[in-house]
Parts: sequence; structure tokens; C-alpha cells
Amino acid sequence: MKKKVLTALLCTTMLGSMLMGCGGDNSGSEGSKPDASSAAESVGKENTDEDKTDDSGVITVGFSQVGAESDWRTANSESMKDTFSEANGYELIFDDAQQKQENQITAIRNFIQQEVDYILLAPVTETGWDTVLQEAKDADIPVIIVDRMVNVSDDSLFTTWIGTDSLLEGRKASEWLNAYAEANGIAANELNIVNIQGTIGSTAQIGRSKGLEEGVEKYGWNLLEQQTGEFTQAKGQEVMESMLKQHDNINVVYCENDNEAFGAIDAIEAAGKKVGGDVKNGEIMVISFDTTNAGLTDTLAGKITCDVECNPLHGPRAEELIKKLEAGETVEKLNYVDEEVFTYDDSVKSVTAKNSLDEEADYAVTQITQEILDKRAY
Ligand code: GZL
Ligand code: ZN
Repeated sequence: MKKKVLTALLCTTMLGSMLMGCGGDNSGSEGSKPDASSAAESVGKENTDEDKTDDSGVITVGFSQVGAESDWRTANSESMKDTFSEANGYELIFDDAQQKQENQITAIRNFIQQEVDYILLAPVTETGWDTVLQEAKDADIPVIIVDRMVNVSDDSLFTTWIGTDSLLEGRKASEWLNAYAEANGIAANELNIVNIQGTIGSTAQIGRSKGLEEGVEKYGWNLLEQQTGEFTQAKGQEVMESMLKQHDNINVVYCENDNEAFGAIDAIEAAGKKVGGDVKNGEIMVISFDTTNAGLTDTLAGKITCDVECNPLHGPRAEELIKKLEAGETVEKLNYVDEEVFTYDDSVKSVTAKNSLDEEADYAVTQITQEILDKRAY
């Protein structure tokens, strides 16, 4: 339902574009991803009282979700549904794209037709969004990108983004592996790694794979093979089975999410091998991402040795952005979420890594306990 009053919108758009201009947006270069340095701020619409009087005050939100491929995704969907509930004053139109971009594009066009107040998009992969986001912009519907990033020619095609730094997540995992090897007397060239990648072209896959590849380059590990497990347990198991047939010296499997790790563990154990951190005695170490409840349960049991957090609870964060925009306040273009690292043992207490803005920092590494696990929200 269209909430906006055209006049209010026009003056906001002009104000918004002025701000964007002074923020130095990088609309010039084709396919450039915005980074914080060029991140201009977006301005919400004028908060005129016509906005509130011309309807019941319900804010309609169209959310195009990637799919239901993983525990992380399920937690992310639940967070969005819990937040954008009728009781909280929203009408949520939720669309599950079954991991297909064409379904997301169709959903966005439907949201435009239905004249929603906001479009939320969790993009399955980074490219191919310019046309449909231009259509949303032409319809004056603010677009909030959630979780993964879009790679567009003009970052005014979306209002703001909330998500996590996948490259930092990958770098944390690599720095942890190096520190673990040093602490446990494992020579770098003894590490024979296979990488079960996420959905190719998704921000999480791009960042986590890059983090590993940088570690291979920097520390001299052997990277035997990389294949996508599409962030699912079934595909993760299938890929691990084939990798075990190809290579008899695997001692590390770097899974780009917990569900791939669950599949890989099943395949490794079915092959009569053991998962764990004791690679010098034939165990295959599993590194994973997401720190879902099931993932950290496996970490507590020593089946996953290191699980790097990727927080899915973006519902309240997205709502905070919408409230600011509704109040005509400015919002940051990029809103990163802080995340931790959890491990089975305490060989490594902290890692130093650079985020995707090349800022170096130390990150605590936490040995998982039942108490910590019981307190976590997902
Ligand atoms: C990460 C997110 C990824 C999760 C997977 O930001 O995009 O997608 O790591 C999920 O579990 O499928
Ligand atoms: Zn993440």
C-alpha cells in the first residue's frame, strides 16, 4: 500500500541526492562495489504528518529471501518474520526464491506492483541487479540489502545494507589455522586442504574463499581442490565423498558453512576416517562458518575444530534502519555486524586479521562450552 506523499518524497529525493553527491558515491565505475570510504549516507523521506494520516500506519515490507538452504538461512528468515510482524505494525510479504536469482527479480517486480513501502533483498549472488533495482528506484521504493552484497554500477540503486564481513570471516579462519598449526607443531606444508565453497558468486563464498586463498599464499599450505557445496548438507556430503576418492592425503576441510560441514563429517566418518584437530595422528580437521546451534554442538564435541561466527539475526537491525528512514533521519550506507570465533580447544586465544576495509584488529578466540552454547540465540 503506497504510504508516501509525492511532494514529501520529491524534496527528500532531492535532499538525498545532494547528500549522495557530497558523499562521493562511486556511480562512475561499472560494477563497482561500494566501500565505506565512498559510502554516502541515505536520507529518509520527509516526516510529514500526511504520511501517517493517509493510512492505518501499517508499513508494508516486501522481503525477497534467498531460500531455505541452511540452518543460518532459517534463523535469518525467522528473525525477519518475528520483527516485521502485524503486532509490530508491519505487513510482511515474504518470498522464498529457492536460491534462484530470477525468482528474486520476479518477487521484486511484484513488490513494486503491490506498492510496498520498503523492499528488503537478501541477494543470492552479487551481480545482475541493476535493472530491477532501477525499477524500484523509479517507483520510489527504498531498497535495503540484507546479508550478502549487490555489485551494482551505481550504489544509489539501494538505500542501505546490513550484513557481515565475509572476507574478514575467511581471514579470521586462516589466521586461526596458522596459529593452531604453530601451537601444535604442524608444519605449514603438512597441511593438505580441500575447500567446499558456498554458492559461487555469493558474497559469503567470495569472501571466505578469498580469506583461505590468501592464507595458502601467505603460509605455504597445500590447497588440493575447491568445489561448491552450495551451502547445503547434501551437496557438502556429495562433494566430500568425491574429494576423498580423489585425494588420500586430506587433513583439513574448509567448509564455507555449517551445513556443508555436517555433510562433510558424514562423508568422512562413512569412509572410516576420524574428524578432529589431531591432524598429526590422521584426523581430518573441519573448519566451518555460521556458528549455528548444531555447528557449535559439533564444535563442543570436537567434530568441528573452528567455527567462525556469521550472525543471521538481521531483523531488528533492518527494522532500526526503517525506523530511521521513516523519521527522515540519515542512515549509513554500509552497516557491518561484529562477530566472534569459536573453537574446540584453547590452543589459540586470539587472531589478528584485516577486515574488508583493510583495517587490522585483534579478535578473541573463544573455546566453546555447554554454558556458552545454551546462552546463544540461534
Ligand atoms: C552468510 C550467508 C550464508 C551463510 C549460509 O552471510 O549469506 O548463506 O553462511 C547461508 O549458511 O546459506
Ligand atoms: Zn557473515
